[in-house]
Amino acid sequence: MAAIEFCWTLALMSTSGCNGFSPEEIEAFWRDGFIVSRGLASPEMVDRMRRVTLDGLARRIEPLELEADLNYPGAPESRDAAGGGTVRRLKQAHARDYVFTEWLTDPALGDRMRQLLGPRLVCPLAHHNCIMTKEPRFSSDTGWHQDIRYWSFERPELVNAWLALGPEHPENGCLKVIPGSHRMAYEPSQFDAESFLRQDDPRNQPLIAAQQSVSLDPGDVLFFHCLTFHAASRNHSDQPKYSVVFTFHGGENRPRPGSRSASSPELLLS
Ligand SMILES: O=C(O)CCC(=O)C(=O)O
Repeated sequence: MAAIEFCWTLALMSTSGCNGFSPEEIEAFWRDGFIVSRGLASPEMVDRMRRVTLDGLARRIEPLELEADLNYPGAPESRDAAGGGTVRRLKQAHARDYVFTEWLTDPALGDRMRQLLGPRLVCPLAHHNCIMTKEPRFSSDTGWHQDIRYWSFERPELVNAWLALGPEHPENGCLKVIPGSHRMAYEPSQFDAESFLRQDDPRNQPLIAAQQSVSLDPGDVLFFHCLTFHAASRNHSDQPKYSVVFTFHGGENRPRPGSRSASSPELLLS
């Protein structure tokens, strides 16, 4: 068994050309529930994704999610209100351009995901698979949540890859995370009706106080566990913010039959 594991490690290193996480980074991921890898996507790939994003927004290519549809704090009250047509995400990113296939099959991404999830890597198309857009005037605040809240898999073992297409920082609403929150147990009463952490619950306050902002440059990737609590403010800058987000699981962890997680095909990336 040890020999097989050793060969697998060698195979990973030789195909990736040192693309993978270091042992320290893997340890940090499992301890904190997230890790950032800098400059994983090339400037050329980021530029192509930005062009797809701008085109999708300019032509309003469906499927879209609008800020007004979610009703988060700061969002326009309805589709008819000022800013009511503001897009929050371009859905089905994978189908929008071949550049997303190139990204999903890029060893810089895949080798790292395989280190976390095992050799049989799968990308569900039912979740994330989107370009998150955060516009300056009409964006919203996303409360503290775990992505698994509306997902249904045999095990809560998925990892997200959040790729910045531009600078992300607290002013324009970068993600904030709570380190170690993927390893803790929670009572149902700590959540509101939409499964956000209740800000007024004293049990949640030390957790929220431990938050860290994740500033990114274009091409940087935030890997985070589907149980890691994260949140983000609206965009207070005067420039839009765009990020590409996919989620992944190992081949042994299947979506539950009949659930929304099982409603779309999955990409087998092995
Ligand atoms: O950028 C944001 O507002 C957070 C988005 C997010 O966490 C989500 O949609 O799951």
